Amino acid sequence: MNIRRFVATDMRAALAAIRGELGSDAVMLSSRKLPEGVEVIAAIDYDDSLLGNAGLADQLAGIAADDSGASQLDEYQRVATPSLAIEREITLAKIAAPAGETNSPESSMAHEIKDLRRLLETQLASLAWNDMNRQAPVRARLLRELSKLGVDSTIAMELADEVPNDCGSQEAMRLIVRRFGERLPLATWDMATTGGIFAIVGPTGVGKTTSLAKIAARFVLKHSVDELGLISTDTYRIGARQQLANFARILRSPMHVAESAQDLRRVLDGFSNKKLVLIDTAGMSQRDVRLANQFTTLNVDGYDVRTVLAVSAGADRGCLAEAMNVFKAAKPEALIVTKLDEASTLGGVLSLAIRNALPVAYLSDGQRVPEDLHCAAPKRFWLLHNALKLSANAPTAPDEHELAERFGHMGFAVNA
Ligand SMILES: Nc1nc2c(ncn2[C@@H]2O[C@H](COP(=O)(O)OP(=O)(O)OP(=O)(O)O)[C@@H](O)[C@H]2O)c(=O)[nH]1
Ligand SMILES: [Mg+2]
Repeated sequence: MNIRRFVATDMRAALAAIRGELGSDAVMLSSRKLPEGVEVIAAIDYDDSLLGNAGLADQLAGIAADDSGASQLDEYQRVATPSLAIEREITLAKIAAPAGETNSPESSMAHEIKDLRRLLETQLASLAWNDMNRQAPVRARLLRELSKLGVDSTIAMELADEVPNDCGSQEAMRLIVRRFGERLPLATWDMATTGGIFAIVGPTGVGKTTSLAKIAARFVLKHSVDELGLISTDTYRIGARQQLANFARILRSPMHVAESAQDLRRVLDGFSNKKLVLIDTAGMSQRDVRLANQFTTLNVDGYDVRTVLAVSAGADRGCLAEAMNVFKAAKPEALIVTKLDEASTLGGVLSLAIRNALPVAYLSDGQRVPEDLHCAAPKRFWLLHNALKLSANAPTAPDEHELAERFGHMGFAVNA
């Protein structure tokens, strides 16, 4: 662990110095006001496991070993947070304790230290956020508005960084919404026109089968149904296969079930005369280990099976990030954003598309087949308009504490 003391004129300058010297993984351990500004103790490679060995004590002893180190240690002890002082006591006590002696009071103290550290971090985040409110009120307001829209913190910060500090708040908001829209990737193709082999993957119940049925119906409106083939790889639930079979019957399209990559190859061989083949996959929890099997099934030599990921606009940011993390193994090349009619914010799902450079191909805003599916390409303005409308009507907005948690840790720079 490398502990450093930073003195700067204000918290912003201290954060910048910490980031510059220790990098963004640095942890702030304490801060206090000094006549000349603010003092922050920060550490890198902070490792809780140090409590279980002599690491910290060695470091402290090492510092104390030479003369300059001794004064550093004095200084450290003078300025260190109570948590670090306690941590040092524990570490030293542990070394002194005979082998095999239980350390339950220590571990409960370790928990307290962790809580204390969390508390300090929260307070520092609060300080930094208040600092931003004072020094860059327009930027703070933009971050507040972007949070209400549901925009991811990193993207919100990047967007806010693009706005000059002397920009008026209304103009800044216009600028930022326009930039957000420009950054949103939208697919310009429609599989119902181009054809191809597409598998729709995604978490349970997001509307994969319904979206597939909508795309199939759009295709049939433009082409002959003889050019359409439907496949289900959902071998886990009879009801799911039945759902697709019902759509296939209504459209009078052939539908097959494939259990493995070999099976899928056989079915695709049989569908070689089809312009569009749509593959419905099983709805599984993103934590289900069988998902990997399903992705393997879609890997068929000699066939370009393209995947699109369906996600619900109503899912919270954590769920969306987890879904992306799991389903990226299926190498999706676009998104279908479903349940727009049920979402309370749109910023989360739009941030997902931006962050992963994954173009949105379709938007689904209802259960009707095929009326409630739209190509996303001409809907950029519509999406932004709806995102703003939802945010304006949102019953709650992130409170100051939440905003400090989201942005206080990130530091900020005032633009010229
Ligand atoms: N409100 C709304 N409901 C939708 C939308 N898309 C699908 N649904 C409904 O969501 C429910 C689940 O849809 P499915 O298409 O079965 O979802 P799925 O992802 O295939 O589900 P699993 O295969 O079980 O994972 C159904 O009741 C659909 O009618 C939409 O855009 N808006
Ligand atoms: Mg389904």
